[in-house]
Parts: sequence; structure tokens; C-alpha cells
Amino acid sequence: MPAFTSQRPARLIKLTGVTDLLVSDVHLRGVDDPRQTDFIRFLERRADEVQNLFVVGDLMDLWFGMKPVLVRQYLPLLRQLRRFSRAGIGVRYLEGNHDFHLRPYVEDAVGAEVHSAMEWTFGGRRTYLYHGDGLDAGDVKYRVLKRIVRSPAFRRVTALMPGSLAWWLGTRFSSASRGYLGRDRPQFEAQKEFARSKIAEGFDVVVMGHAHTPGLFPLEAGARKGLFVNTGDWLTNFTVVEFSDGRFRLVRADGTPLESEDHVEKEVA
Ligand SMILES: [Mn+2]
Repeated sequence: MPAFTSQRPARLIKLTGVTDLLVSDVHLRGVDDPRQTDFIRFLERRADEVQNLFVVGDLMDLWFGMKPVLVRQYLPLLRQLRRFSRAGIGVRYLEGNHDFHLRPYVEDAVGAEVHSAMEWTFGGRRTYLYHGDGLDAGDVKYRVLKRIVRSPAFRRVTALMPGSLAWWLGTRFSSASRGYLGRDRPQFEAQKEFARSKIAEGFDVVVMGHAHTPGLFPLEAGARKGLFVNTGDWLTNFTVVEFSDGRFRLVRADGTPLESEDHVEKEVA
């Protein structure tokens, strides 16, 4: 006999409208980064209305597998994510190019779902979510690098390193990688092309981060129309994408509205 206690009534009696939040590229740099506290406060402010939190990668500027030094650096954030998932909020974490090898620690300790890419249905619209790195086919160096750092062998090597050395090396590597992205406009064009191909495949919406180019971009792929959503970043744009009442909206972290997809009619009653 089904038990009512297995349900999560807290999610059903939201005081305000129900919202899904999508955020990426916060690039938190550990305990000394004051933005870790800012981000936690942002989550706390929105806690009563959030149903799902989608982290679209690069929330942590540096995570490459469970190491005590990394847990220490991100403990306040990890605790906040755990509070969210314990409150019944779906925390769905897509790995980025700065935060990967999240499994099993982030799933077990935090209660988040971890994905490299995932599908979701927002208001009846079939959506593909991916951090959005590695799409520029001409960028062979990055593709090779990605294969190396995502490998089990890399994970084993870093697991054996002393924590302080791993943190030091990682922060060097991570800032080099950010500078590299900054002058990489082809990334965004490659994302648009990729989004178009997913729309042609049958998706209605494609969500990515990584390019630090926030916006809601209507795209056409043959006869199909779709929407490419880029969640932006918290380094220069401080953007968040919300989904509520059947609409995607781009807002600033402080709530200032930036863009709303008024051009897309709600299809599902
Ligand atoms: Mn990225």
C-alpha cells in the first residue's frame, strides 16, 4: 500500500510561484572567494520557490575528484546544496570543464544528481542540457586535454597527490584555462551550431553555459524552431535563467530582469 509519507508535500505547498533555476560558470575559487558566500545567500533567498536547481557546469572553479582539500575549499557550498536536496529540491549538476569527476562524492554526500549531459522537459518542451565545452571541432588541443583529464588514470594520479600540491597545480591550470576561453569567440558560434543540430534532432530548447554569453537565442533548424539558452556567468554578467509559468527568463543574480521569451507561446495547458 503506498504510504503518503513517501511523498514530498513541502514541494506542493510552495508559498510563491514554483521556479526552476539554471546557473553556470560561477567559477567559485574556494573558501577565500567571497562569492562563495554570495552564491549561498542567493540560493537561500530563492529556497522557498525553487523546485529544481540546474547547475550547468563550472560552479566550482576547481574540482577533479574527491580530495579532502577540495571538500574543505567548497564545504559551505556543498552544505548548501545538501540543504537544498534534503528540502526536496532537485539538485541536478552537469559537469563542467572546471568541475568534473563529481561522482560518486557529490551524489552521495550532497544528494545531487550528476550528469555530463541530460534531457529535461520544461513546460512540455523537450530540453537538452550540456555545459557546452569541446564543441569547436578545430580546437584539437582542448579535445585531447579533455580526454586526458576525464580519464580514470588522471583521477588516480591526482588522488595520490598531496592535497596542497593538487590545489596549487589545479588553480594554475584553472586560471590558464579561463584566459584561454576569454578570447575564444568561436566557442559561442560552435554552441549555436550544436544547438541547431539538437533542435533538428527534435529538441525544443538547448541550454548551455561555458561561453559566458548570456541570452535567450531563438534558432531555426530547417522547419523546426527552437530556443538556445546560454546561462552566462558570475564573473562579469552575474546571470541566472529562471523557468516559471512556462517561460524562460534571464535575470541578474539580484533579480533585475534582462530578457524574457515573450515571443514563445506557452504550448502546454
Ligand atoms: Mn566552462
